[in-house]
Amino acid sequence: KEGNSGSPVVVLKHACGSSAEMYLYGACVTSWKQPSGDEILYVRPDAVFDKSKPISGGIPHCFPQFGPGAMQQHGFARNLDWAVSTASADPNPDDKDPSVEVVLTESDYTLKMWPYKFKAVYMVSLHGEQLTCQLRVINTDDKPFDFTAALHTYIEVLAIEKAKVTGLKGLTYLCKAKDPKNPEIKTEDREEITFSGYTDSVYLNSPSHVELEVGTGAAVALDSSGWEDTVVWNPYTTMKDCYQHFCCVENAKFGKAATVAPGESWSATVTLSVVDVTK
Ligand code: TA6
Repeated sequence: KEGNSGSPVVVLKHACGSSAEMYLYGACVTSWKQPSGDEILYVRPDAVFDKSKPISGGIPHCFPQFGPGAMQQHGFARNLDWAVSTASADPNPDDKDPSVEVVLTESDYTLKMWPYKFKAVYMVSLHGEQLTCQLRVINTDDKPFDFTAALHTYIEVLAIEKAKVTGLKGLTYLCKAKDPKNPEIKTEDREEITFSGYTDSVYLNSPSHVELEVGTGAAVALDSSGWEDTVVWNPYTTMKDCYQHFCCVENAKFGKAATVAPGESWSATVTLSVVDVTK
């Protein structure tokens, strides 16, 4: 369908009533709804869809660089059009899980920033009420390359003061809150991470299961493989109009860059699901 600013959007609808939407611009999933109609992701009020900048919200890509560095912040994958390679029909009367696969390959624009030929393949699917996002990066060049990456997932919360992230206790993390270029190295001693100020932390070697309690009695669980690190970000009062309403919990490959030999590939997956934490 046509999304905001006439930008093409892929819609997935599951027979159980869940749905998801992804802009081809940035392969950014901007909506994931439960059968009740509840939206789980968050798109910032300053988001624009006219391709003048990356979409601020949903699940933007950070590739082939997470954060600042040699190239533009978070790399180029979030501000380029990806192409649909395969899609399964929606809605599926037989309850089959709908999915779409999109690809991004090198261009003059990317080669100027990152001098490698590559193919990134991103598959988004609904498994009942769950959303699965799988990224595969194939080295189509004749020399090895390194990259860092993340899925910069914005999740809606009732109020940031009620949000809690669990599953990261005991981990070493890079605290980027004071100086993003010179992060402090800390050890997480909290069972539940809560928010009372600007938070920008990269947890290294995080477990495959992390949860964000959103303040309504529900949590969003992120079950991942291949990603290795988890970023927790809330801009707090630096983004006055919206910081209360979202928390970013991001699957990342950052502590140790991925190295891919010619003809080889790297892949990582995350499945998001809504769980009831009142039971
Ligand atoms: O993932 C956290 C982070 O890297 C922060 O350091 C902050 O810059 C944020 O992403 C947002 O980045 P953006 O370029 O989307 O404004």
